[in-house]
Amino acid sequence: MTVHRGYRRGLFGLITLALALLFGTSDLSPGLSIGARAAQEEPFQACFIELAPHTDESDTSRVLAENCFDDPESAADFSVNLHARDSVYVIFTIWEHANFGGSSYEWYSTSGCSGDYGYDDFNVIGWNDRAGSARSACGRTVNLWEHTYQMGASVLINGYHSSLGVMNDQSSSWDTAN
Ligand SMILES: [Ca+2]
Repeated sequence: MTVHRGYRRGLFGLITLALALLFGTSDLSPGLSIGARAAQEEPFQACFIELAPHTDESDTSRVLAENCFDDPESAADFSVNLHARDSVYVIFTIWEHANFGGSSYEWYSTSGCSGDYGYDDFNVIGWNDRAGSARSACGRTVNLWEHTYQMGASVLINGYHSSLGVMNDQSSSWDTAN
């Protein structure tokens, strides 16, 4: 009897599998959907953006130069050359993951460390609710904001922050705080 039930379950399973394969209705493996989500992760990209200090009411600084790379080696080469230049002052950088991993987005100035800088809307650059670590430089403290246009909650970034706590995968804009 037990063997018979087992056989019937096995047959039923095979029919379910065949139907699922035929019609693409699969509730066979929760692992499949997890794999699909992982495959949707944004591809690697590292960007280096030169900003002008802003003078108007917008907290988005004018972009003077933009260099983006989709492979880590080219990004690293560019980064070394860029940061070796005396005129380059990094203001603020965000990374996709904790501990400065994954894609990154860096804003720098070539007019010294002073002036006000910021960026109003991470949606524009594909970084909304995405950053997992951040660094301010040039002696600046940066507000990292929950919402676009410097709204909602914020955390102060002063130097290297290998994780963002409550602001992990939440930040949507930034501006200099000092
Ligand atoms: Ca947000």
